[in-house]
Amino acid sequence: MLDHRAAGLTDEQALAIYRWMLLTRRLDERLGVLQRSGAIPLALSSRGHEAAQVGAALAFARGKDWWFPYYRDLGAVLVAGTTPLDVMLSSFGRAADPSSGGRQTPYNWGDRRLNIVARSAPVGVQIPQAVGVAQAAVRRGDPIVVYCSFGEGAASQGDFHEGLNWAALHRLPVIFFCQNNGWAISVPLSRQVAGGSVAARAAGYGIEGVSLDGTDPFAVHAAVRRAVVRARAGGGPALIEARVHRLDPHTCDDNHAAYRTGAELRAAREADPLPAVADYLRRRGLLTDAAAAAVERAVAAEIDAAEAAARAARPPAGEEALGPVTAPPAPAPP
Ligand SMILES: Cc1ncc(C[n+]2csc(CCOP(=O)(O)OP(=O)(O)O)c2C)c(N)n1
Repeated sequence: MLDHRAAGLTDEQALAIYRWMLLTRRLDERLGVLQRSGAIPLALSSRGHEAAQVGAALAFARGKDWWFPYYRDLGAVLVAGTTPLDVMLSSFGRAADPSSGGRQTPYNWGDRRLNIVARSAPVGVQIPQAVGVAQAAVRRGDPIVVYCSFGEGAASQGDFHEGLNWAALHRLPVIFFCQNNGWAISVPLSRQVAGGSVAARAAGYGIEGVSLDGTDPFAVHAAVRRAVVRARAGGGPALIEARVHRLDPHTCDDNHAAYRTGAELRAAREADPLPAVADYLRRRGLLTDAAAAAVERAVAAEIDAAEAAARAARPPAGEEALGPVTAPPAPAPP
């Protein structure tokens, strides 16, 4: 793991990364339990991706920059300002869900207040949309940077190539952040990513492409921050590929034991970034047993409160439930 100071992070910032990762992990796990108990319809785990998501997202300016996350991006949307309560409201389909008033499928994050743009179901559609927002911002002279994430499977879509080409041509401030976990549901990288590397494609567009260990939040943060600073200064986009492990099946409706070997799953679990970051901080004397227990308690209390509030919140009523997901209804013709 890259030394956090070499990554330009203070001790406090390194600890904050650990707290965000832990919140992501425990919230994810709670959503899994809620789904299994029948309380919510869907659980889509980010376990294994937390270091990449948190490290990358912390390089952006919350409330100012724009976000086009993908469904497996719980850690990034939390850092962007989505609260555990917001996540629970969406998962329970409540009227107060900021992404859609309980109408959108959970995990299609969106929040107008935070510039998080909800995506729709086809993978990769958010890529040209992110590029369009970046181009609009450049025309307005608004110095934002756009976070655009996706898996390596989505990088096989035409939207990926069109988006990168346009962003590169116009030097737009977009960070294309590929979370490569080696699987698109049950299809391995070797059967759908020609050339075997997403980052290598950047050369074809004349932009920077970086492939790195996505279980190291400090290395991810340093690389993404460098790209964000450059993009904000007019230096154009970058493609950053974080190699991660998907610790769980694609969603709660999938059984990955049907297509992953025991050896691969064991290797993935051994590369779990959460205990690795905790060990790193302990070895440097930054995390004591008491501090780790206190963080666990605080995270559990926040998730408990979010779950209780979402359970008590009301679902959208009648007509409200049938409203549109992404835009207010068009005015009736005169
Ligand atoms: C255009 C399109 N094709 C197929 C699907 C079905 N689908 C949903 S998620 C997914 C896997 C995508 O894998 P990847 O982009 O690598 O992300 P990961 O889920 O592994 O994080 C697929 C094939 C879809 N939503 N859209």
